[in-house]
Amino acid sequence: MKRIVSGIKPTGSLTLGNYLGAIKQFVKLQEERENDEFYLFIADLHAITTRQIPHELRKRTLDIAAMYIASGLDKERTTMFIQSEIPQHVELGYILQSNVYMGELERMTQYKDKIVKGEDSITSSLFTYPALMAADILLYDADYVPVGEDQKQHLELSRDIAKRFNHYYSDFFTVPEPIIPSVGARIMDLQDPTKKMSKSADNPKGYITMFDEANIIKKKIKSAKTDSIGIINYDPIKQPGLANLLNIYASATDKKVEDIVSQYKDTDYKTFKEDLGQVLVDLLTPIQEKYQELIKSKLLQEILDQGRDRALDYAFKKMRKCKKKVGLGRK
Ligand code: ATP
Ligand code: LTN
Repeated sequence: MKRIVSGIKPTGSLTLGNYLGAIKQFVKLQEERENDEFYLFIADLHAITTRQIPHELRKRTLDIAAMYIASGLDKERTTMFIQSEIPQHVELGYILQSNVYMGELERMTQYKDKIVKGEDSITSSLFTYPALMAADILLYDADYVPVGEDQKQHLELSRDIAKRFNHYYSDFFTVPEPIIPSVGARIMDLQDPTKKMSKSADNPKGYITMFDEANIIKKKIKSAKTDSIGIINYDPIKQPGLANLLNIYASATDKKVEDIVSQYKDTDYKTFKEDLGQVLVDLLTPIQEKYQELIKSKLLQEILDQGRDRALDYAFKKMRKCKKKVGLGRK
């Protein structure tokens, strides 16, 4: 039995990027790996590394939980919980901060990007974020961590931290492996295909949220930036906008990009975009309907209560051993 762990920050409305890059993969893994255990959390502590409005943060936290279940996650086989309800994440995060170097944190591109953008209010927790992320993973002895491409570097650092700890204190943490999907790992912004689709982007035309209504989804796809070449072909360098749309289509339908290219090669961008809009509406509408049933339900609260209790049980035991190893406290 292997344990699979992942998290999502409740920083904005979930995007199609989060769905194709993370949620869908998680659901798929669960279907494929019948004997494995799945831990999934909503990373609210990570969210507050940048300013959040309290009532919105709380709402989004529940939204993500409901969306996960609505997307087909098996609630019986998933330990789903809210990160801040398990205090051991912070406790281990601190210990791991003491096992990671400033130079390593300075090399993290997610952090560097914010510096380059000239953001002035960079908090110290944004800087130490990868240590908390390592704690999220190592606390549960995760074997696998399914994430999008952007998290690869953080995961490498989590592995380094685990190995360093194990080397100094003797074997203790499982060294986790990332699982990055071959298609859909990096969905790009619809208006600027050089940037990843992000829920905290400024221009809402650049992303599709999982809550967007059918006409909005179709409109956003229709106005997605393409090129003047006008031929349906997969060329991420010369036709980055179209390549992104082809990737979205492939990931949403589980088809191969080549097959989609041959299906549409004698048509035009307009036809392709109309079909893609419909594909996404067909994909998201049933999820949105299930979300509506769940969001106000007692069931969602029960799932989160049960998840918290199970996660707490594991985390408490692991931390007790961890503190002993490090020499903290009396016994
Ligand atoms: P932000 O956009 O605010 O930086 P985020 O969406 O990248 O946030 P998370 O919510 O924590 O951050 O991401 C959850 C998961 O979704 C991660 O596994 C991440 O790799 C994946 N993900 C996020 N954006 C994309 C994208 N554009 N394409 C594919 N996967 C993505
Ligand atoms: N850092 C991730 C979210 C995240 C995560 C995790 C993902 C926090 N803790 C543990 C996988 C495992 C992000 O910004 N997307």
